[in-house]
Amino acid sequence: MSTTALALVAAAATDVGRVRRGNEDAYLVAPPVYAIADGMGGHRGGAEAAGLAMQTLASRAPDLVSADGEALVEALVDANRAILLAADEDDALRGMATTCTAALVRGRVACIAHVGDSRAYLLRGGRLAQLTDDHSVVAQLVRQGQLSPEAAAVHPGRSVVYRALGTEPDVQVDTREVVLDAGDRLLLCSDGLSNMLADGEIAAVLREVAETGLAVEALVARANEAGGADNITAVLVDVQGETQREAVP
Ligand SMILES: [Mn+2]
Repeated sequence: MSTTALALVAAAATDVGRVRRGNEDAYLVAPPVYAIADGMGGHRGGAEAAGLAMQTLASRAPDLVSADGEALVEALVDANRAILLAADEDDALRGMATTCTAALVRGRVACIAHVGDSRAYLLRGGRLAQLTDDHSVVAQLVRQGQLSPEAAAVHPGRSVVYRALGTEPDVQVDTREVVLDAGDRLLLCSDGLSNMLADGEIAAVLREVAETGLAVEALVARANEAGGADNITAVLVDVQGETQREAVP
């Protein structure tokens, strides 16, 4: 008897962009966990919140090897608690918060856990699908049919989120599962990428640049060419096919 597992190759890139002075994005590549965070809250708060979220997930990564999506949600809930505690102990960090979009890939299944307006996308067969709903006021108005996607894309308040880690003791985490196929590309990114590039432009880069590391670099470069109005971060997980291995009897 043999089992099959998908071979994964991951790469990440982050850049301050062309406008901001500091980078408050953070990312994690710690198989089986991949994540990104976009911190907010002046001074050093934003970077601290994003970093705390990624550190919390990193510390859970070894346990998540044999866990399910519920354990990933628990890790985000722990990160929320850690951010609130740190903000409570240091006036300079008060009000800090962060988005967090995380993927736990076990076997063929990717569990996505998500809070905020960072995004997970899946490129399959050359077509890009957004896997997460933005927890932004503007995106909610689009979902309710009160604002067009075109108006939302240029709305001055589009980065205002109604859900984040670090704002409330109880945090509601969105989850979803995707069964992966060979050739899939799973992208996690901050709004500094998705606000600068339309989905079609992101898809074009992912179709054109095959190598994982070059693809994330190309995405960041394109977002900078488009203005780089915010910090830009991308984590790309490529599903490169199946590896055969004998099961241990
Ligand atoms: Mn951002």
